[in-house]
Amino acid sequence: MSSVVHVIDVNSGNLQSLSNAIAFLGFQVRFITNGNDPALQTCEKLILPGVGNFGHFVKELHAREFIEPLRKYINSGRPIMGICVGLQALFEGSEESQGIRGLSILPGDLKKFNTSKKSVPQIGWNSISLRLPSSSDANSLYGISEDKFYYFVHSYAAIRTQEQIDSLANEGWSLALCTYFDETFVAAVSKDNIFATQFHPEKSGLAGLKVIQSFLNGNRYFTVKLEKPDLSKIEKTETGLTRRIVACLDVRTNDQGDLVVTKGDQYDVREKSDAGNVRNLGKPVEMAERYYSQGADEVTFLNITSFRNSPIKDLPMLEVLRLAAKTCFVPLTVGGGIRDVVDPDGTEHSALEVASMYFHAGADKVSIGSDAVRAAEEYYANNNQGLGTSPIETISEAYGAQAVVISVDPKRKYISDPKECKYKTIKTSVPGPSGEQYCYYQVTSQGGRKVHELGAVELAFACEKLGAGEVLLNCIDKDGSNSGYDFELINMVKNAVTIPVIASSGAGNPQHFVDVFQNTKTDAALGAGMFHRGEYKVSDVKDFMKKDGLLVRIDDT
Ligand code: 1PR
Repeated sequence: MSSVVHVIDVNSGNLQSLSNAIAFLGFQVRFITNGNDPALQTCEKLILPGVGNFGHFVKELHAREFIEPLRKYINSGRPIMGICVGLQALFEGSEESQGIRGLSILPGDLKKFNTSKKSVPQIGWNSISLRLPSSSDANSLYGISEDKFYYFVHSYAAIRTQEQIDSLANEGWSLALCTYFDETFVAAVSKDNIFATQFHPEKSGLAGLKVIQSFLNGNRYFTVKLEKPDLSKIEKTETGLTRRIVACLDVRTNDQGDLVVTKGDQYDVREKSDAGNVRNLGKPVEMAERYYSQGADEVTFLNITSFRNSPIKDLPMLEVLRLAAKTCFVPLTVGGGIRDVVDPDGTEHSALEVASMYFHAGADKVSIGSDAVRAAEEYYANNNQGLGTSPIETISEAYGAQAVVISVDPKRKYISDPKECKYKTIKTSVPGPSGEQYCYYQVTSQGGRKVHELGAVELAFACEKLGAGEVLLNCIDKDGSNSGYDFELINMVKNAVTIPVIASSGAGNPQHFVDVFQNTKTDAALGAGMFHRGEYKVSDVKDFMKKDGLLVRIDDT
């Protein structure tokens, strides 16, 4: 069997992660960028990956003359695997892009998830249930299993009724179905030589690598395990998603010029003794690999200072992403410096170009901090409308909302009377130094150095409108304190947006993770210092949460 895998490349987002996963499994990747490439006539395995916008993806397939050659490939009976928008393109169309027709190999359209009771996009690890065409116990979905979790990131899906599911199964399709709160959609399909997943196997840890490996080796059939794991003591989350744990690495150059992981207390990263040196807690790539192997559901890198004295393409963080993406098969986020920049020689680069470099290096999401504040201020100054030019808007337009995180750095401000304040306030359970009963959270930028006339709620709200897909919600008061998360802040922001929120700042022990999921509706919880100092592993946190009955992903494939 050939060890070469052909991958269709229509420049759609992060092909790097997929090609890293394929290389990790011992196969070679060849990209096909045009339907006229003769390789399409002879290749033995084909992958059709896609992220972002359905219409953009299908238009690119047309523009690069892929449609007919793809049909011929499929009719020839050779195996093809679609991923994410690569699955979506097999359907007739999508609500996301009216009037654009997909390949129509599967019936019906994609629809947007409703936002009435859940965060959209769906971002996180969900489980599936199998629906096989007959009473056969042969699972022909390349080892996709009901006892594993897979990583989903999407707003549109092939949402189907029970009747429609039965009809697909009657037509011979094997299905993996996922239920996101109240909507059941096609998470994977297979029939004959066609196989496709809505989730990202290349970002689903060992469970996902196993699916890719099975496809590449042609191991289609697995026996369905009849015994299901005992989940009776584990919660059933409303959304089906596991409690997502993010490990965060604040990265900067130290005074010796080395790139190190550091960690501050209320954003101060210098040692109190040791001549005030920058705290050096280790090397970014090594630490990311450690957290991946401990079971982190995501790894975030934040470039916390501008260490640019070189052209943007030589940024050391790009190399960090490139290396980490080769061995960490979970989503990677990078933040810090995502904005329009100028090289030392005067060459200008848009934020979209900067983000593209990171996506091509292996990042799945970019996180925007200071520039998100600027964009939100612009939004309010422009009668609650974006100008269409902010990095949030341009990156979200090109790569999808799910690829744009905003990082919020707020500080608690006490006030005596909410009428004094034009921002969203709450009655706090922790009164201020002069007995103030109310507070709001004032937004900062530039790592807390610049204070803005804006509240955290207003910032998150505006950024969602501009196209952000997730909020990384830090809290300067809590950062490095090991005293637990600020529930009041988290609840306040979570109530103001429909996109997912990652709670950050203050985690000091596993109980804090249990607490934040039990006391807020956060979608994910982030930890930094307690992992870096070696006090707890990510797996300690997950084991603890599991003992407490919380649903977590443990990747023990
Ligand atoms: O403004 O777009 O260039 O992005 C800069 C990014 O760097 C922002 O995401 C900002 O939050 C971050 N940042 C800037 N300065 C600091 C600093 O610490 N001096 N770090 C900084 C922010 C906060 C969290 C931290 C949690 C958890 N780090 O990510 O990891 O508070 O810590 P804990 O669990 O140890 O309490 P731009």
